[in-house]
Amino acid sequence: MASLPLNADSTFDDGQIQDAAHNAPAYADLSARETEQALFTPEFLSVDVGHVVDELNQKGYFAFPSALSPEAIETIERDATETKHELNVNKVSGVFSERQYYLTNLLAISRTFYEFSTSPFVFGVCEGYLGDQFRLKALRYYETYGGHHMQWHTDNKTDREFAHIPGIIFIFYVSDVEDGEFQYVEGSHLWSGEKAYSDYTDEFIADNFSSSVKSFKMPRGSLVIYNTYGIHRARPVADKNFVRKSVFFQVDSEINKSEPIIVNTEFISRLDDRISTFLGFGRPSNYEVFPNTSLNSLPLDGTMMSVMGKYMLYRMARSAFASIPQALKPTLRKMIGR
Ligand SMILES: O=C(O)CCC(=O)C(=O)O
Ligand SMILES: [Fe+2]
Repeated sequence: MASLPLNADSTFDDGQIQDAAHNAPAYADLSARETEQALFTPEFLSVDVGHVVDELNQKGYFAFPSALSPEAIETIERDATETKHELNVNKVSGVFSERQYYLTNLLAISRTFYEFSTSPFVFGVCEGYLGDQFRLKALRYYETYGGHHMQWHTDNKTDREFAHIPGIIFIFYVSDVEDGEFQYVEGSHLWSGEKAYSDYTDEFIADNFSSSVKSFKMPRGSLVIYNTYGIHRARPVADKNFVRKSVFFQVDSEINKSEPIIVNTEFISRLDDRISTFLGFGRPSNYEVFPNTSLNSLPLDGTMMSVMGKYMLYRMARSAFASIPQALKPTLRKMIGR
């Protein structure tokens, strides 16, 4: 079996990667091969990119259990969740959209994710499947909680509607996924384009394609890649305590449209044409960021009540302290140990 396409064109340039951010593993002094060894499991390192492209062509998907190394997954999870319950912090943070949490700007905070998404493996698959021009259209770390319902759909669309734009999506699991897993209608990428819509009812799939539905229950670190024309969903889970953690990114052959991509420049140790096109340097990025949220889509659950409760207590204590006569403040400070 051929190994990953490491060549002179490799994304990683030995010795050029500068010292990492505080939250990154030491990619700084790693060679291209060592970087891949840090990102992937030994089993995944022998995957042939040509085989992945064949699977995408034939079945519409490629799946590999435990593809990313436990260390890479742990770092990405830490990077993505550091500010999850912080409000008004001057750092990159995410949003709650009812029964989901999203952190879109993963490339602004996770060097490990940057290394993965620009890796020779990812670029090799994109090139093999989409040709020599492709662009990152959207990305996100997301958590899905029980009670969320995602209908069957395709992802060949703009931010608003169905569109004929060839593309592929990479999803990797950041938690073990025994329930609420990704599901894909095998072969549907070959015919869904004849329809001019993206959404399909549960009944339509159950009545016509139940034997073609593939379900991907896999451990943390597992990877699925699929053709955006294929019909898919995350299987709904009713249990309110359920949590599934994943990372998603979409790569299209349309290079003049995308959500805005916000990257930490520290991660870009080498900027060739391929990376520049992939990240959309100087190109329009007019798609609306998904999902569209506001304070009203933030659920007031136990965790958020505790965050808000602590905030209210702090503000009330502060204003009570401010109204105390100046002469009493030192004694009071001593009493509360501040
Ligand atoms: O999380 C999943 O399993 C599917 C996600 C998906 O289809 C999407 O975000 O478009
Ligand atoms: Fe989708």
